[in-house]
Amino acid sequence: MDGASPYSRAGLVASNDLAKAGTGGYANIAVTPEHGCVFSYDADGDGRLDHVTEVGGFTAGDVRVRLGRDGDRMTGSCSSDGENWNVVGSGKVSGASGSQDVGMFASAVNRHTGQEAIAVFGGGITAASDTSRDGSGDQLQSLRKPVTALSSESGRPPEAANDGSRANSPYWGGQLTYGETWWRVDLGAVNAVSRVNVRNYVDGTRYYTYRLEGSLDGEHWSTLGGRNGPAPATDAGDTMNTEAKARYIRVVGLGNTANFTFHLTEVSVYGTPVAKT
Ligand SMILES: [Ca+2]
Repeated sequence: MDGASPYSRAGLVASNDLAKAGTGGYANIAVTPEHGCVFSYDADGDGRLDHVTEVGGFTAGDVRVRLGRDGDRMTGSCSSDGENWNVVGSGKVSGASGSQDVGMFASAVNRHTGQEAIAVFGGGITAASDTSRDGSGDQLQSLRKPVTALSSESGRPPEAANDGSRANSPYWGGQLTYGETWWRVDLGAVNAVSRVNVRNYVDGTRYYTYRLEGSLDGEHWSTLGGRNGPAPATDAGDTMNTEAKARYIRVVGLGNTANFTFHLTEVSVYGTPVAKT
């Protein structure tokens, strides 16, 4: 889609009656030009969206969006390859029950700009069975596993970002002088990955932009999430919920509002090793 506004949206929408405004069971999952994927839903059943969560890293283009429903709980997910997903958000959608209408939608989100947006859809809509997995028993798989980075500042090695300490120091620092950098960990085996927490350097004001990726072979990468600010990095870090299989997890650093270096204090990957087939 074009970039009419940073939060223009294109994706899937569901409600109990799409032909009538103000009906219950209303939720949508969309990709935006500048803020990755956004999941919105109506919790109180008045037909107006009142909850929203966003996950960076995804860019409008070759993105799949998915809406799932289990009773009245609806979940929005995004994927760059149709196999590995980021679970953008989930919530109880009042009135969602029985059969619902689902459709494609685009919105310029143009209350202030008045601009129009153009979105191109491909691939159509398919119904799929539930592939979600209970990841509550997943273990930390990344602790002190082998790490590499595109480059590192002196005394700021990649090993600082999976040493088990979330504190600001020590940290890994990679120069952004040439636009981007990356840090990656080798889990040692393919894992079903349910979540990844990324903690940057936290000073209460700066925010970071990055993309989270996963790979089976260290060569082909799928997007699993990320952050496109503007929200200061927090001690809690960013937890990205995923339905993915990966042996390698990579953080591609794209920006830092404080200086031209990207910092990671700790990356925690939770998963369960997948038996070889
Ligand atoms: Ca650390």
